[in-house]
Amino acid sequence: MKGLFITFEGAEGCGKSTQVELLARQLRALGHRVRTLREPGGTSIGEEIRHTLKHSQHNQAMTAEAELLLMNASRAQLVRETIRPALAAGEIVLCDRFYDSTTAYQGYGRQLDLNVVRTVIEIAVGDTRPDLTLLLTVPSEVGERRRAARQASLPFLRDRMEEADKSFFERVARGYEAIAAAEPERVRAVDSSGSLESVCLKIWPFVQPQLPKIGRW
Ligand code: Z5A
Repeated sequence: MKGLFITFEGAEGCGKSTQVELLARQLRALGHRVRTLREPGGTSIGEEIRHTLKHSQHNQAMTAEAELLLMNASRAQLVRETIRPALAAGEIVLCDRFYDSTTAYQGYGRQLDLNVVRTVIEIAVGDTRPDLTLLLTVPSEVGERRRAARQASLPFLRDRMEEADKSFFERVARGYEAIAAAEPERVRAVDSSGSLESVCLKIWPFVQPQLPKIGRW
């Protein structure tokens, strides 16, 4: 069997997590077996790494290099423990962020050497690559507004990743533009500034042509 691997990317508040769940529901209604995952995290080990990266009291001094390696330690575990077995069983795997986030955030955002970043990603993922990547785009003020609204409804949890300055997030946005330009067949940009339903409708035409791949080697 062969499954289908779809990743979601974009800036904070672009609506990835919401669209992962909506697409999962749509695909399950058609009878597909669907696995939803998130990065960093998605396994017990990965969720501990996520806590270290984002919320730990002791993460203030984390270097960019440590961040790169931890993101990819979480990923190496997720790929081998969950993604590969799910794909081998013919499932559709929807992942909220994958290695393009590392290129955008650690490569462009933290300005680590892109060749080093690429090498570390290769160790983490090997030949496990997405069939399709949906890059959700929103103007930064829309993303920030959505993120703040959601944050207001949750108990406050400090997040080290969100403490970076504006120029960091501008570089991340440029990183995503470069990724989309380099791999236009795999990476499809979707304007996600409209309603939930309108974003779903824009995503489906990219997903539907991928479905016949399931079960084929
Ligand atoms: N990171 C990294 O640096 N390197 C890596 O390799 C990886 C990750 C894998 C993960 O944070 C952080 O790790 C992230 C990148 C970095 N850091 N930053 N900064 P996370 O997992 O906690 O969060 P996130 O991935 O950045 O996403 P998010 O903030 O959770 O947002 P989202 O998933 O894009 O959006 P959402 O949760 O679906 O929606 C946000 C709110 O907007 C929510 O209340 C929704 O109901 C609402 N929403 C969503 N869509 C709409 C529409 N269309 N209209 C109106 N309202 C909407």
